[in-house]
Amino acid sequence: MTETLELDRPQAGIVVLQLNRPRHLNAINERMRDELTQTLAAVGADTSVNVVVITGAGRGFCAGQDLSDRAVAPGAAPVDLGASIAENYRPLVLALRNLPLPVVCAVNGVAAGAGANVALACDIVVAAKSASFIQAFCRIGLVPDSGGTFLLPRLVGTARAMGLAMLGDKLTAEHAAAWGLIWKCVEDTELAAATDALLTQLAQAPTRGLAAIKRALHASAGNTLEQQLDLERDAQRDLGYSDDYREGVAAFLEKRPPRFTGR
Ligand code: T3D
Repeated sequence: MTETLELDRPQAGIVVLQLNRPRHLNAINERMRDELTQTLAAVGADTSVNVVVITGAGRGFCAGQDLSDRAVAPGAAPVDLGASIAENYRPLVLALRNLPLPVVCAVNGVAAGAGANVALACDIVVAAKSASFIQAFCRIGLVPDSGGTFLLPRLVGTARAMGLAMLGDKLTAEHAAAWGLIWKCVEDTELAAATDALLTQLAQAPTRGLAAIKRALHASAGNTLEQQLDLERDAQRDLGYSDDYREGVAAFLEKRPPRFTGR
């Protein structure tokens, strides 16, 4: 447990990261950004971790940048938001995308501003029915950051991305799932069980293969079909030599569940 995060390892291979500033809807202050980035780096270096889940404490998931850190006294110099993005949000989003294992986001309540886009930067997003996504940036004269302008059009198309970004309306979790913004929406009372089921499945899966899937799908956004076919060839070659592939085939032929080791 740190000042802004609660860290748990409920089962082998699973790390739960709970954003823990519930009185502020888990808005991200400097401390939380540092702690999140450091924790994700530690998780990435720990070969015993197979899957990470990020969720929020209390009634919100994350309300984005803590705006009380942005109140500027009359006449005082404004904060350089470009520096904040470069030093904080950019590394955070890249850390999530580059982790060589699946990152699940369990969205328990409102996800606004950078909070929404940090959620969308995770690999599998499951949200409670009462949760919502708000591209709140336009309400305060900003542009969607933390990858929002990259992720939104790719996930939901330009028309919907433009509406979400320019209007800043609340998108319910049900709508987000129907639009393909997230993996799925579940009843509030089922979020914990749905998340646990995902974590158990992912923790037992061949982590090296999942990491390759993550890299390949993300790379496809900037690749031609030819480049992507080459990438698939190289990934398959590499994975074909793995213990997990050998075990997967043996388990299939022996009609038993596989025991993957991530090697
Ligand atoms: O600055 C940079 O480094 C650049 C990067 C920017 C990235 C960004 O994320 S910019 C966008 C920042 N976020 C927002 O603009 C969202 C602000 N929050 C809201 O619009 C609303 O709080 C919500 C729609 C998320 C939820 O509304 P509601 O009615 O359910 O809750 P509430 O009453 O507004 O909030 C509850 C408490 O949380 C309240 O505190 P209080 O009055 O009870 O003491 C509220 O002030 C606090 N809170 C909510 N969001 C933030 C926050 N405090 C600080 N910063 C916040 N972002």
